[in-house]
Order: sequence, then C-alpha cells, then structure tokens
Amino acid sequence: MIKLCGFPISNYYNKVKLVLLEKGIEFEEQTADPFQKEAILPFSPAGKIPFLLTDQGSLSESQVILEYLEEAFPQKPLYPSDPFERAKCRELIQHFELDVELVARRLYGEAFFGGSVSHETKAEVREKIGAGIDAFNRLAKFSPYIAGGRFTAADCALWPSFGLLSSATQRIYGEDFLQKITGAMDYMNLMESRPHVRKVAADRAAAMAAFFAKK
Ligand SMILES: N[C@@H](CCC(=O)N[C@@H](CS)C(=O)NCC(=O)O)C(=O)O
Repeated sequence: MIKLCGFPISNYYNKVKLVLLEKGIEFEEQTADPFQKEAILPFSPAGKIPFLLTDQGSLSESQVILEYLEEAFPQKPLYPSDPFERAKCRELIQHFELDVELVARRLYGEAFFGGSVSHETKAEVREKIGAGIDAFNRLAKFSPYIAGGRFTAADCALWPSFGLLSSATQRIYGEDFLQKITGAMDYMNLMESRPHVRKVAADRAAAMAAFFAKK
C-alpha cells in the first residue's frame, strides 16, 4: 500500500493527502520529520517532505507525486481530459507555487517557528507576493473552483497553501493577503464544505496543536 510520508502541518503534504483522499486511493500516513534530514535523504534527496513510498520505490516533490497518482490511478481524474485545459490547470498550480507560495515561505521562519526576518526581506517579499498574486488573479477563475466549473488538482494543490498565505501575512504584515486573491474568501468556504477538505483541515489543526505544544 502507498505510504504518504511527512507531517500534516505541511501544505505540500496536505496537497498530496487531499489528492489521495479525493481520488479514493488507499494509503497510510507515516511521520517523517524534515528537521531530521539524514533519515529522510534515502527517500527524498533534498531531505524535504512529502515523499511517497510505493512498491516500486520512493518518490519526492509534491507535483511529481500528483502527476504519478493521476497516471497510476486514472479513476476519478483530477485533471481535465483536454490537453490544453490540463495544461491550464498545471499553469495555475505552477504560477501560485513559484510566484506566491515560495516567496511567502521566506516569512515562515518568523511567522511560525520563532525566528526573525529582516525588514528588507519583509519589504521585498511583500512586493513580490503582490506581483505574484496579480499574475495569479489574471489566470484563476474561481467559478466556483480555481480552474473553472470542476474540482481539479489545482484545488487540491493550492487550498492548503492559501491558508498558510493568510496566516503568515496576517502575522507579519497585520494584513491578510488572501483577500487580495479575487474570489478566494468565498472559495475557502466552498472548499470547507467538502468532507475530505474538512478531514485534512482537522488533521492539520491537531498536528499544529501538538507541534506547538512541544516547542
Ligand atoms: N517543492 C517541494 C517543496 C516541499 C517542501 O518545501 N517541504 C517543506 C515542508 S512544507 C520541507 O520539507 N522543508 C524542509 C527543508 O526545506 O529542508 C514539494 O513540492 O514537495
């Protein structure tokens, strides 16, 4: 059986977990701590989570894992069948992850882990996230799902990151940058009406409480 390794406070872990749940793929969760890199390196070459353990071996990088799951388990497809529409769905994921999430990630040390981020970095990140969100707004549909009328991999991939963007920017700037994404606030409510999304959110809340209780 497939094992999803990592921990449920990670947006990239929750991205893969939501896909597994929505596609109805049987899987087990196994804790892997990216702060204990040595133990992870044989399965994930950069020591990052999530990674997948399959009968054929391990697989790292959440987007690669999504593509693998879509091909290996074609039932309940999460990408449109039309190649162009499929590419548009991937385009949304890539733009948000590269231009918004990876930029906002530079704030996480201070926002969540007791570190500190310089004023220069905060100012630079603010500007870059703004530009990333502008780009994403030009692409995203929210009608009602990110890529249009159907629930897709873009929803599984980006919903977990939206929550982090919201809390990180509120903590660092006192302003919720999720509100700058046109349609995102109604979308969050829509997503939370889905049972698998609620399950991922509940597991994340429990994991966060346990993680911060230890600190
Ligand atoms: N591009 C990677 C990013 C994964 C990632 O950054 N995971 C974080 C946890 S959310 C991690 O393992 N960080 C530890 C590190 O960067 O060393 C993916 O999509 O899987």
